[in-house]
Amino acid sequence: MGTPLSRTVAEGSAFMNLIDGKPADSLSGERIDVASPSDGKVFSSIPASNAADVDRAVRSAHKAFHEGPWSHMPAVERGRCLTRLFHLVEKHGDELAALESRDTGKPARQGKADVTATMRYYEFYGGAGDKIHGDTIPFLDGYTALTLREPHGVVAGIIPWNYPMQILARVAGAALAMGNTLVVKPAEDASLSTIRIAQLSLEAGIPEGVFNVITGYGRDAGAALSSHPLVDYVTFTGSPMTGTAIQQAAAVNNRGVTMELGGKSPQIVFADADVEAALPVLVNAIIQNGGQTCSAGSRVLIERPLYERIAAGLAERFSKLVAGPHDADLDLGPLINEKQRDRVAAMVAAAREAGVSVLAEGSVHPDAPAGGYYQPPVLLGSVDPQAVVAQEEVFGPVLTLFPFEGEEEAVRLANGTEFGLVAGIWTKDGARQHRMAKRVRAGQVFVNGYGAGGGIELPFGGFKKSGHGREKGFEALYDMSATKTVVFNHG
Ligand code: TXE
Repeated sequence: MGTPLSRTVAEGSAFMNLIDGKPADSLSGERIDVASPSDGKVFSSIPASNAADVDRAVRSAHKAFHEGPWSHMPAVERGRCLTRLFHLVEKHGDELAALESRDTGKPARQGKADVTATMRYYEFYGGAGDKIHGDTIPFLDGYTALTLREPHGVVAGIIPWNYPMQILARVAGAALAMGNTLVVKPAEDASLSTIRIAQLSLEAGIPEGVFNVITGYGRDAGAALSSHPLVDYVTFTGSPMTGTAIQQAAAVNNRGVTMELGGKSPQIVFADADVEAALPVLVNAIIQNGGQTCSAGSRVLIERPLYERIAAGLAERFSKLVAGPHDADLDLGPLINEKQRDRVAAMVAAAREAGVSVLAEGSVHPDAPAGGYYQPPVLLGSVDPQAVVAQEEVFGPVLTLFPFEGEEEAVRLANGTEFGLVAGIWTKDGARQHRMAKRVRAGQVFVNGYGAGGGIELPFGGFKKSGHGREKGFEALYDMSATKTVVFNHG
């Protein structure tokens, strides 16, 4: 503690949209202040773009797709550009980590971890695009039938504020590897790393117009982008409510979408679990990034014989957790903004009022700046599975515990929310591991571990309200392309 806030990044610099390879302010000249969540102080600004700016960016991406070399380039050449971007992110890693950390409030080491994951995306997709191919299909006598994987065209990426650089990388890596061009709208609370990475993409040799960035509010820039008739595919990570609005907007043009809409992910601890291995993982899965993680393990279901032991172990750990400014690099940083902090605090207050027992609370460091958006971690015990705090994504450092008896009840509780993104299963019984992995409705299931969002090779996405489509791994390359069937008549 005591380290002054970093003054080395982005001090007073004006961040711009990137359209057709050139920096551009909003046509209206309006800008949005950028404040650090650690102290609430404004340190930069971004363009407040609207429909006219979005139209320029989409037309640039449309032209680059139809006229430029990008979509016709051999996949291996596109891959080399992404590999160069991987090296450039590595070269500028310290700057990017500091920028991300300051812009979002995440602890410095999380900013560094985000750079590492970002590099891995560009490395993976740099080598993946040329491995995707179609099929030849046995067909009628006298014909040859085959399929090609073709890019959609202009992909719109609407990005949230929790892991902006990583989520940009998973969208851009897959979309660009398949030959699409891009218009990205980062969140108004965390746009800086997106602008910086787009600048680096030019240095990596990605042609002008292929990777465009438009900053601004969701209701203006985001809405105009998702409904633009020249956008061919929309990919979104964020809240279910905004996801619905974006799907409705894209449906006006009958465009495809990928939706990653968060979760209420369970970790299920059976009585035979390795408690010492599980405890630190259970804590990290909710504390990482202050709980602002779509794959956060926010519900821990505990088989009765272990309930008291796990609850006590978690309480001991929670009571020692400390929140503070990003550059103090404590257990967790502030939440992204005042609205999110107030929302989380209100959900905790409502749970208390409803009589939920608070088993432990962490603290906010006494030197944390008064203007920051801090929320101490909270551990809630024996929560009613139908309570709001048990059903809705809190998106903060709030962990809820539920006792259960036997596999049937575990499955019922695990599947008892509208979400289905990730699940963790803790048991030494091999047969039960397999049974549970099949019965839990989640897009990713981890057994005796919780990889959360990690693992760039691993397909990621939700069941139910958590969304549809898959990101990461090779699966994302299928989402980011369409099958074309070609039939030759030799007759
Ligand atoms: O998200 P929004 P908010 C969840 C989490 C959080 C809640 C609210 O539970 O508490 O969402 O956060 C853009 N058309 N997640 O309000 O609105 C917006 O500008 C087009 C889960 O900040 O979903 C930003 O770029 N775009 C999550 C992006 O959508 C619109 C990550 C996300 O904002 C738009 C973030 C519109 N009408 C929040 N309105 C996850 N799955 O990881 C907003 N946007």
